[in-house]
Amino acid sequence: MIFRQLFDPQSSTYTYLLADPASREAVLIDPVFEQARRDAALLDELGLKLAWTLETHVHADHVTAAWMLREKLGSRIALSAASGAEGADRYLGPGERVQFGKRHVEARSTPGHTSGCTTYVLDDLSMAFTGDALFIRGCGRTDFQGGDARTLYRSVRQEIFSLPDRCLIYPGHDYRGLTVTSVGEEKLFNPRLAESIGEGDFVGYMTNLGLPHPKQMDVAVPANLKCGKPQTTTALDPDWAPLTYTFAGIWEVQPHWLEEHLHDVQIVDVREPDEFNGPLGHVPGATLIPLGTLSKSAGSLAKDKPLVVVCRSGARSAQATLILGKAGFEKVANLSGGMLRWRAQRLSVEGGTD
Ligand SMILES: N[C@@H](CCC(=O)N[C@@H](CS)C(=O)NCC(=O)O)C(=O)O
Ligand SMILES: [Fe+2]
Repeated sequence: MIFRQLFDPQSSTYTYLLADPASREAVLIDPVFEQARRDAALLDELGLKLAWTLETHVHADHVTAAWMLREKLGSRIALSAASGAEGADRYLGPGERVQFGKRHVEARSTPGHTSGCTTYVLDDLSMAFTGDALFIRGCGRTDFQGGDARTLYRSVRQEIFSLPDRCLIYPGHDYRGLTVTSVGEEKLFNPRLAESIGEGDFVGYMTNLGLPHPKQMDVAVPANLKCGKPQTTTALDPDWAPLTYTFAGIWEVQPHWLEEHLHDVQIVDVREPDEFNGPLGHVPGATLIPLGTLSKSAGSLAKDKPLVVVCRSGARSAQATLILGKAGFEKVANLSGGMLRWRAQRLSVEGGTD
């Protein structure tokens, strides 16, 4: 099983990637709109095909990336029929399975945080993705979207605590940076829901939480009821070149594109002078600004003309794209593979030796 836990710091949301190593089919549980590009880059780098996005519920604090990922990657959207959301490809009933390659998750109905909450349980019962029904030593609030403390108490007892103690619990959020727990651990130590705690105690606890509503609620709930379809066209990916975005967070351009557009961009080589004038040579028309002086010299570059940054292998120039981004340059990309790949592809050079 391929498994990754991904985090959105803005909403403290976890997104989970599960994939079958043989078929390379993947699912993403609770992807976040602002992280769609990151998640697509990871899938691409791991050679995975996104079959499904799954929602544990209609979120109140962030917009799902389900719709965006379907547009970008052709994945399908599944969530519970009880969610009330429109625009999904599949509506899950209790106990239904979602298959990816030879593996599957089972959708268990765990209402209480919202009326449509679902917990996804992996086929071998080794992992459960509880959304906001059960957190690490906590649980989701029950004061909006059809939430109900009694219902949540029963959901956790019947559908989650009935799993083996060894089953790892991966929650929808953690606000302290904790990442994983287990059924056995929560049965003993959850301060709201441990086995020793009665339903009345839990209801009393939840009735007096006194939390303000999530800041994004008025935007998030209507958008998530449409599986994350934005109301207006949102900012698109950069279109000045066919760029690719890496999981490392870098925009990259391929050598062949650059050679055909040498005059449409500013080319900045961030190596040292002896490398720039050394055997590898440099891209025709490149300006030398060694990485160590880039922050100071960035003012000499035009902000409106796209910038391609170059170094020997593409590593220093990747850092240079981040420095330039911080300095306010919006159209910046790294030359993928640097001068080494440029030379390997036998593209034109200034200086250098054959
Ligand atoms: N401050 C956060 C609050 C988020 C929030 O209320 N999260 C819900 C899950 S959607 C929850 O159950 N929180 C439990 C808690 O904060 O203890 C925001 O504005 O987004
Ligand atoms: Fe939630």
